[in-house]
Amino acid sequence: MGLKPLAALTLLGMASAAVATDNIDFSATQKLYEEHCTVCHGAQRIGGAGPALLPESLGRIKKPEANKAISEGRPASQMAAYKDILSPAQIDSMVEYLYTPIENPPTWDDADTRASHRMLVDASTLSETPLHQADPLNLFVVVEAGTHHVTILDGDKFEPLTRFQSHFALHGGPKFSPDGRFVYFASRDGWVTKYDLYNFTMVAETRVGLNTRNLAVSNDGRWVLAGNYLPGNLVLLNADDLTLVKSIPVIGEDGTASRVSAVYTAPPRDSFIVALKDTKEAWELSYAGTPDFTPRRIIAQDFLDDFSFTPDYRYLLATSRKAHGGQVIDLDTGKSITDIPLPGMPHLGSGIYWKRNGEWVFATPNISKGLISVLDLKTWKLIKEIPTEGPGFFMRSHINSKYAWTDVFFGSNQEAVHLIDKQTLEIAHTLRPMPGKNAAHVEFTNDGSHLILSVWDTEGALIVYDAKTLKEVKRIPMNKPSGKYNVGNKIEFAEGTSH
Ligand code: DHE
Repeated sequence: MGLKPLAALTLLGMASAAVATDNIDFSATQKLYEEHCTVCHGAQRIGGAGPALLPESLGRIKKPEANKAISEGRPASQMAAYKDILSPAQIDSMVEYLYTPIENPPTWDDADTRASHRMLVDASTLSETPLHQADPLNLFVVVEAGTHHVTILDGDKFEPLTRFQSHFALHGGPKFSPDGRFVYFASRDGWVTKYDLYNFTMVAETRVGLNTRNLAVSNDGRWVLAGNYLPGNLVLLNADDLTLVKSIPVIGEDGTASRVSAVYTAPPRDSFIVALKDTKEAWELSYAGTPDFTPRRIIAQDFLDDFSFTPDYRYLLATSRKAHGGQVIDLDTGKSITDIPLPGMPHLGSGIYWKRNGEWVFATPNISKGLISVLDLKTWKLIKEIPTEGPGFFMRSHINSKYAWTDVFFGSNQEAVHLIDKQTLEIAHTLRPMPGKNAAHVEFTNDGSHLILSVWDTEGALIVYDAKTLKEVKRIPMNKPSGKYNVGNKIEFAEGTSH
């Protein structure tokens, strides 16, 4: 992907950022930062050739990992090793400095977004049909979190077709154009990129903010909407070339400025649905016809963090801090209709639905408790809490699979994956693909005959299973593979996968 244009980062010329702490003196470390880091990571730590080094964007990188990256550098990137230049104490202090908030947070506005935009290929040179022989609807897009790369995998042969460097710390599921030709990625530090799966080439990129949550693509393929924490806004891009259409500040009806929890497309409604984190509202932005993207405000009972939809996209199921559970909002009437009994911290965005005895049920993992909650989508009653070996992050199934697969992401049993029988709601099997290593996140092939599981470890792997016999078919070594996304399943908004 190469170097990002430093000129685009208008704040790079500013003085280095003072940090907000009253008991640690970082002045010596700040000097070291200016000497060694500014050129790639920016004077305000908002990134440049290298990623942003703000606590908000480093949130999921543990301090020892950051220490190692500074000491030893990062393979397959331009990050050099500093262990012969800085002392261990200086590196320790640098890590603390980077995880300390900046006193006057940097800003990012429309001019910055426009200046960051780059076309990375001449669109007129691209083929309108796939240049590869694989089934374009059975490709997998695999995010390699350990090396900040993406692998495109043939979902029939389970052979990697190509691999490329991504922006630092992609997060959330990549989203696809309706025909499955293009995939759009968002990185935690605000870069949105568009990649062509027919030509295996990057098309364009734009930085939409300093700390981005996720993005959604409209069902007509015309628009990309990104939701940010920093600045708290929505950024609408033209899906063709990722140029800025407009940014929409996120301000609640009561004047409260808010961060965006997440944004999704709701295909049957021809709209984007947005959850606000700091004010009790959800927004609907229609993209039907000639849209002006004026948000329709839906007042919620509580703040919305994570959320999911019913299969018809009429109801929104969201977490609720107040009720220590969940809330259901009717998107047609704009009314909150009920609370749902979900203990712990349900991870509703990873929830899935399926038919049980002819009725829709919804199941969600829980990131603070070892249980899966299963709800009846007609009565909103809890059908069952299925105990697991520890809190989990992701769930997946397929219409042709008898099982819902769910990981144990946290705690001492994170090597385990449970297969829940979708009819009996009992755990039918527990697999331990690589003992001692975190097994997490599953995605099925388009026909549901196989599935791929990630072993989320520096010496991890993608493991391919036969979905019926549960036999391992193939193992592809990989450094921290995280999410995998099947093109067909995604563009069909298939039952059992994330949307
Ligand atoms: Fe995620 C999806 C929020 C931490 C890996 N995560 C999402 C989505 C949201 C979300 C709203 C859905 C967006 C989408 O797909 O468009 N995640 C959050 C958090 O609030 C949380 C708990 C804290 C945070 O720092 O943001 C969080 N997430 C993590 C991680 O620590 C994970 C495990 C590692 C990482 O990459 O940061 C992680 N999140 C993922 C993945 C998906 C995701 C792999 C896509 C899942 C899918 O299958 O679609």
